[in-house]
Amino acid sequence: MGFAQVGAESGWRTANTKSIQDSAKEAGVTLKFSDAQQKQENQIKAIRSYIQQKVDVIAFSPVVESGWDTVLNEAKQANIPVVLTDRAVDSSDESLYVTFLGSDFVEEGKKAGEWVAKEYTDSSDPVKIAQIEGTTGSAPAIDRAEGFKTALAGDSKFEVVASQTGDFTRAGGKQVMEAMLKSNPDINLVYAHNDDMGLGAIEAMEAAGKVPGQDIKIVTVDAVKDGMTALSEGKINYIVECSPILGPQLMDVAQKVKAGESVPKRILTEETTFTPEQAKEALPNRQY
Ligand code: GZL
Repeated sequence: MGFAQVGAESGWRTANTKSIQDSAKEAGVTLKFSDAQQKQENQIKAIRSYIQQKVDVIAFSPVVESGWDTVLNEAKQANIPVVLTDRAVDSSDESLYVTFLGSDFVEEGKKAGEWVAKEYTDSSDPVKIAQIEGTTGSAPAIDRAEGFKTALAGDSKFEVVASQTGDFTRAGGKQVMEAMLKSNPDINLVYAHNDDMGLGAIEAMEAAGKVPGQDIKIVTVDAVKDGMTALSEGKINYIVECSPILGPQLMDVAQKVKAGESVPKRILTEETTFTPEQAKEALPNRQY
């Protein structure tokens, strides 16, 4: 298997890489692995090298949704099946990949928005929201924003007063939050598309003398260990889980594909949500 990973931008990505590498060992799959440092051109280069090496299966997590048809057609011409994991592509030609294994990011955004709606259900005051987006053009950033907006569309007291990308990194979240606090000092809530940017936002809030989780509420997505720790301490108020443990299912799919067996076009990962209490209970046994 040739795997073209996005990068090492977040705790989620680190856990995802570990899951893939450990599962390959476990399954006896020879894994060629590349880290694209979040650059699409590096992922395309890696996929081309796997085609040259005539691997049995190519798998990758597209850093952004668009711009894959050319290289995926090259894999198709070389009769090498492609498995999408974690993130999707926006290609209309579904013959370019065998299956997409990953979360429903729109649903994740909806779960975050539904929690916000419930949190402020008894308030008639305006709720000013700052959104810290994931990587521009990526499926999780596009879909988590869409799901969140849909969940809050019914109530005009919710207003997203600022929305900017932090590129899924802790440093990015901190920089964006610093700027947002200057331009919108009366923010009530932050919705960060992943824990790492939420953790960066916490650093910025504390530097500005704000109490995260109280002066400004925070809802994030992922549920990695550092995020769950902040949740258990009340610095984050709610986390929607996005499981990075895709390795076992990926190896199972790859072996089926190699054996010529059919696999579903879409394989959804199971995930849940966490309150501070639930985080305290879950933390001791978390794999990541
Ligand atoms: C989601 C994944 C996202 C995570 C981020 O499946 O693509 O990328 O939510 C990661 O933490 O950087």
